[in-house]
Amino acid sequence: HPEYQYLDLLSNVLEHGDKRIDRTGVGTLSIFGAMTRFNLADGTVPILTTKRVYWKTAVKEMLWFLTGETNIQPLLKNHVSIWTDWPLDRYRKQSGDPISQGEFERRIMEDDAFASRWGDLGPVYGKQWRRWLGPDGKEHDQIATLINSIKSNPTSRRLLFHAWNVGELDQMSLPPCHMVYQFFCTQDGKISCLLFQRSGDLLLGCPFNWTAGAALLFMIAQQTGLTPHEFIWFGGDVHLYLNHVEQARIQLQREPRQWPKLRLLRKPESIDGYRIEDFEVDGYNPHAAIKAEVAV
Ligand code: UFP
Repeated sequence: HPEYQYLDLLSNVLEHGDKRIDRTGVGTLSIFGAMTRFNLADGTVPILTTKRVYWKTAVKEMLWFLTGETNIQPLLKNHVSIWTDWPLDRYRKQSGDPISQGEFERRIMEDDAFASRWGDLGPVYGKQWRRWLGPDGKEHDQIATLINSIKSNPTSRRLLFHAWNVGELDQMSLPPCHMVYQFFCTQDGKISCLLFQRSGDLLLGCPFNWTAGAALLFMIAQQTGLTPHEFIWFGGDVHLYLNHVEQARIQLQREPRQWPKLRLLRKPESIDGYRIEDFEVDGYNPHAAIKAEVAV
């Protein structure tokens, strides 16, 4: 079962990870350099079954990236809170107001001026993917360029987009983790995606990044008339937070179940036309969710 690639990685990190204090102060067990390779034939998607993965949240986040948006307001309006911690932390520190997360999120959603002042994450993924600012002031839409290049020159070795914009890193709430996505097309019409991720929270981040990456490949394949083939992932610093060790042990005792299938119910005019309702996941019957704290 392909999910053993994840479980083996998890047990490898547990057993051999280098124990250190990381940026967040939580501490991790870290290994350096890991790879997983998932076959997406017949719509199979790498959504883990040894715990419930909230795949809709991952797809909604991916759709938000694709809009080029960097403010959390539209995410919150779609009931996605995964990016709230960073703006909330900044607001509490700068204003001295010990606001609750719920109240902060409510204000971001209801008050546009407050949202534009406090809800922006800086030039994170969406900005770099859709509006990378060149030295001449021209904006580069890497996603549109990628799709055109796949159609016009499918054997190109330059089919990629990148989020690590060195000159803007210091303005980002979090520098990109899933940094560069490269694509490869075969002569018989199949397309694969390879993702390099410099830093991966193995318990909470990676399962999400795989789900979102696969969803992205399905969209790009549909837009270019190709069939999704493999999703290949490279991790740099792959780590387990020390407060996730118990959760990892629980998960390692579970048997993977059959992976679900993803279907796009509609073909939008362009990559910009997808909505969460277009994604259908069939046959997802995971083990129970496992709760864990995100390190900020
Ligand atoms: N992280 C992920 N995937 C993501 C994302 C963050 O695993 O998509 F945005 C984790 C990795 C790391 C932390 O634990 O968030 C980022 O911290 P740092 O920038 O210090 O690597």
